[in-house]
Amino acid sequence: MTISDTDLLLIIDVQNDFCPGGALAVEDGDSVLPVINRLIGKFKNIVITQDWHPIDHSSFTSNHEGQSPFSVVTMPYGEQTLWPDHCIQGTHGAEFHKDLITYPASLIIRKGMNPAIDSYSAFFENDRSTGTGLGGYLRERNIKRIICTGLAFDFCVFYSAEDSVKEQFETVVVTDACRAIDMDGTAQQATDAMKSAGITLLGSDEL
Ligand code: VGL
Ligand code: ZN
Repeated sequence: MTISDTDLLLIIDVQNDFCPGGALAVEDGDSVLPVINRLIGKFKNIVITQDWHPIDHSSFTSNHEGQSPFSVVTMPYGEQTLWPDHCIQGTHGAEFHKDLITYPASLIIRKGMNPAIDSYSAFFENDRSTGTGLGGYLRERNIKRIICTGLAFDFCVFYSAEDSVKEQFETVVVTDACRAIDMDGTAQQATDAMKSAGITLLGSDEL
């Protein structure tokens, strides 16, 4: 695949809480860093997302009495998994991993700030209709294709890639630049759903 000026590298949630030792650690999460850092050098357009929750966020198990982490509750916008408290605004866990090269990014987009709605995708909150503004930003910058990387493959990368297709961008996911939480087969489900949505899954050696 040849990378052009209308391609965008989207780096999703490479934050301390999703890396080993973090509050919602993804197994081997930090192993995406050398892969992503190598890709950064190939792109003119880069956007980074940062999961950025207030302490009273409704996706936190601690805000639902009697519930356990990873259980599913019904919210006004649909089903929502409850997570260990993570990526709390201003904490170390919410900072990018120290090895992530962030300076070439033109935009850092924070998401999950509304306490009432979680936001996995870089484009829409979990009601799948409240926009973050990213789609408009990318259209105005004449971006045509989004290359997705980061954490976690089966949640924020998956939702972002699906919404990227809905927003009419050609969409690629770089599998070795992602790691999955993988609860009860969610990684395989995400892979299947991405393929049927027309998303291209590639290894970083193909870029
Ligand atoms: C994520 C669960 C909760 C992610 C964020 O980045 O995949 N997952 N918040
Ligand atoms: Zn979150």
